[in-house]
Amino acid sequence: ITTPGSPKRGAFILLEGVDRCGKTTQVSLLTRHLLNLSLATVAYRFPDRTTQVGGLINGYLQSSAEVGGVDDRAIHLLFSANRWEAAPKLADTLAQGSHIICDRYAYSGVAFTSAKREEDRSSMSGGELTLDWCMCPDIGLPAPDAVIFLDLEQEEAEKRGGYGGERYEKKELQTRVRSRFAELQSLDEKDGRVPWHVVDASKSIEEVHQELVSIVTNTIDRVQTESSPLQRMWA
Ligand code: DGP
Ligand code: NA
Ligand code: NA
Repeated sequence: ITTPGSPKRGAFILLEGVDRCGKTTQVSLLTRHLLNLSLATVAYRFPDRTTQVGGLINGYLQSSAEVGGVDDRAIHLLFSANRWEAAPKLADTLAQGSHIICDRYAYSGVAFTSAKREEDRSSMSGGELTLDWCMCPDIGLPAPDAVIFLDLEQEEAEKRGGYGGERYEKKELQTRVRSRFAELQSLDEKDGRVPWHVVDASKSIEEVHQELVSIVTNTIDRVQTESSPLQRMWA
């Protein structure tokens, strides 16, 4: 029961996509847009490289696959831990009525790890990094109210000044990542709780921004008029 004066919870909006799709730019534009409307909004980003766990992840991403030595499962669990350590803060932020615009989350976690096997042969571990296995550690995290997938073909992504030097910024891997995201989208669509909005990220920054504004406005409206409780990931 909501007492008359109690604030409605904020909406949790997640932006996902392959590297170079423009997520980071769109997260800051959206955050600024909502703040300009005097709506309390916090931007989050995963991996959060500023924590101790995030420091380990950063070291991993910046080292080459040949140096390797880190088991694929161990690093997967670090990425998940990096989300879990933020989970109480995410839930609090929303409960206090602030909206969250988030740059990557558990979907990146599953898409990247499950896509990497052919790329990263430094791993000692055997067996498959199945979608199921990859999803397990993130089950129960606060779930987003909407996933905005900035869709960009690998050829387009590459045209954007090429990839940087980080471990995953290679075209074969990125192509596989994009198809893993599509699998996760269809799982969510079957489940029916977390709506996906696929946006063509090859359009101009301003065009993409306008589309996102409309998605975010509708999502905030839906969450607040329905007073929908925060859901849990894949639970
Ligand atoms: P970013 O800082 O958004 O560029 O992300 C760094 C890289 O890490 C990028 O290639 C995507 C990848 N990534 C993000 N989250 C995860 C995750 O949870 N697991 C794995 N394996 N990779 C991730
Ligand atoms: Na990157
Ligand atoms: Na980014």
